[in-house]
Amino acid sequence: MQVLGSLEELPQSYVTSLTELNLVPLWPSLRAVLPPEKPRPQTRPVFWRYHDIRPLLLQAGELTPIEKAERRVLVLANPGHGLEKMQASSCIYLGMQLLLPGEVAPPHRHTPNAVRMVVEGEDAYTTVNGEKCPMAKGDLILTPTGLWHEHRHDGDQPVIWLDVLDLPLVYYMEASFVEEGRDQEVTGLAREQLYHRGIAPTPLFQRSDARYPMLRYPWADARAALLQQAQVQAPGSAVQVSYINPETGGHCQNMLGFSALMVRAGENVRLPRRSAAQVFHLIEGAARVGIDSNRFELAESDTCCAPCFAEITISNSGSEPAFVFIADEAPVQQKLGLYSERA
Ligand code: GTQ
Repeated sequence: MQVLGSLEELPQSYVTSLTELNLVPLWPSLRAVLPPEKPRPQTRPVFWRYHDIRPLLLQAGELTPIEKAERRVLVLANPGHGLEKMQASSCIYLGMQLLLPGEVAPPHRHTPNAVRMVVEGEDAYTTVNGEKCPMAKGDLILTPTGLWHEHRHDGDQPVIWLDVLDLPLVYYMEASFVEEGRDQEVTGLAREQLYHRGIAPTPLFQRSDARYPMLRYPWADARAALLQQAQVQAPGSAVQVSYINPETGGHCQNMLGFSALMVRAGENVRLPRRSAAQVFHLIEGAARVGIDSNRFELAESDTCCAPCFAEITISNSGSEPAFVFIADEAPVQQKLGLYSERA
């Protein structure tokens, strides 16, 4: 391959005059920004155990009152990007959030899109533009860009959930900001029960805002869909369902994609190598996730991330079905024409 010139080969006085004029020679850095064949991701395979996070999160509950935190979150940060960047991958932010009984995480809205995957506890809820979204383990709740949201807790045990945001991307675009709001009036319950296996409310022309018609995806429904799918699908092939916008059939949010995967007892599935980074969070069971040369043993509520084009295998390492929640960067890559898969 062609060898390009380095910065050291240039006279220092020449480099200095360039620098003074805010100019940079491309050729010494050309292969860094356009690496051959595939990207050189900063995103590393990283594994976070819930067993490690939980006590530290509960300790945060003692150390920092909700009034001082606004959102009491420990961020799952990828050292490949630098911990201070608070990103799991180039586009994905992950945080474990704790809400204690009686607490309120006050209303706000922001440009990044967020979802919550509930990890433990009951009787907390998020209100999204007036719709009450109750939280139970495994439920997925959307708070898309620009929608008001606040979290409240009527129960008597801590509630913990995993936040997944496209914050790193929106921040990189210098488009990230928040507005504080007033407490919302609950105008109704989340309307997921309207959308039932392809049957939607009538008449079509009255459904004014189809951007985010469904804000809550109960785990019981996703789990049942996976069990049904598993009955008809050949062993060894990924049993996977996507969280979609039921009115358009497309991804439920603009930037990140969300899906759930079931790995049957004794089964080992291999995913295609994708141009999009992915996050795996175990909802139920036990699973060994292989990411290139790494092997992570996921117990319930553990989370790991994989860079683009990684070789990924997921094996059930228990005796019951394993259920994995997946977040990926495919929607934004597809919209920009950047998405690809390799064998
Ligand atoms: O719950 O609204 O983890 O605004 C980071 C930013 C959660 C939230 C996060 C947020 C939220």
